[in-house]
Amino acid sequence: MKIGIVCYPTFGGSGVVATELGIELSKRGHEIHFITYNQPVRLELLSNNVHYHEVNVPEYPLFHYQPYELALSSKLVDMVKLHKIEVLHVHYAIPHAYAAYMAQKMLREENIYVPIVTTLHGTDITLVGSHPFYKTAVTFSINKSDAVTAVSQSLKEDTLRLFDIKNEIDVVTNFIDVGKYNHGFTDCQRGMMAKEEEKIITHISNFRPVKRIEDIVKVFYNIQKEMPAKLMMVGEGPEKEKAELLCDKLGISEKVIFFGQSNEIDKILCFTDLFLLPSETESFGLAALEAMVSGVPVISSNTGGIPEVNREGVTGFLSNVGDVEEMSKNAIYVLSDVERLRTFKENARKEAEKFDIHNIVPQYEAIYQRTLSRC
Ligand code: GMT
Repeated sequence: MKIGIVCYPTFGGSGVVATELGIELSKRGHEIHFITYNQPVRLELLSNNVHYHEVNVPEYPLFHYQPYELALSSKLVDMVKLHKIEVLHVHYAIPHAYAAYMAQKMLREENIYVPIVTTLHGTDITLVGSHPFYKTAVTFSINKSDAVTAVSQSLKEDTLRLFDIKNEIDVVTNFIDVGKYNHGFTDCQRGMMAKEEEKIITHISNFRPVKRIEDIVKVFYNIQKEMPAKLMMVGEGPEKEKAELLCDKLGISEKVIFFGQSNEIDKILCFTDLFLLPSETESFGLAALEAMVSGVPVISSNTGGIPEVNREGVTGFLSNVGDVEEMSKNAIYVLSDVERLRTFKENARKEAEKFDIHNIVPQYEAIYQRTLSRC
């Protein structure tokens, strides 16, 4: 198939899922066209089967807001016609599903029919999309899509609760390429980051308020009182400075490394002992899955889709949002016994294997086929 993929090309979340999906589909013989405003960060190699088409939005002083969805829908029309794209798969409803619908309408005028598959990722539903300013258009675009998928059962339920949805929603979970994370439980040059006896705790995110960054610092503060430990904070975002100030106030700055954005997540996870994800809400928690496939247990909140990934007492522990004391207790429990930690690590890896990319991508292929057969 010739598939157009529309996504946010940035670090983390929906952009990573869309990019990894496109790369895997290309390996399975499909022709993939990424259509977005920048080359996706994890898209290193363009090949015969992988193309990238940039959406440009010319600056014009009259516009207070530059009309990205207009530029995107025009680009989609042009690319569908030029490359004979058969299916458009848009990741994140806002504004991608809306722009794709407009493109579909314009193409119909020329007797070209392209089905739209919309994948909901979470923040487009729980944090942004349900805002009254967007809700009408988001509901409309979801209902007008030829197929809709959600990355967890929890997100499907949230969507049905928050919007008036007439369409079916298929749950297609996020995934991971297990084969890429085959370094086993070696020390992965951890000596560069910490002393032999120090436990390494990691958090990776976009440092937005929803991630509850201060809870991470507080949990780590409690851990390091009980055992030698280091905290790796990976990513950039608005809460980073607050976290740095809190570390300073608690006198633990020397034990905390702020990495900024990194393309070497797998290397950092390789020497990590425990991952923290205390988010306010999380439709899936791809970061937790990436940790688990590297054999890293997870201490998380029990919100949204996280319980579908992190298994209580098996791959880690889950607590109510904001329950720093319980999270700290659980973290110390996992870390304080070598054999126990090894078991949690093995369980985390085993559970993550269920989300292998090779099990999930055929589900998307079946959905594309289904929409095409209805044309
Ligand atoms: O908050 C983020 O990490 C970014 C955000 C996004 O929209 O890209 O992530 C969402 O999509 C990811 C991929 O499907 C999910 O794993 C995250 O749980 C989800 N974030 C939230 O629901 C807060």
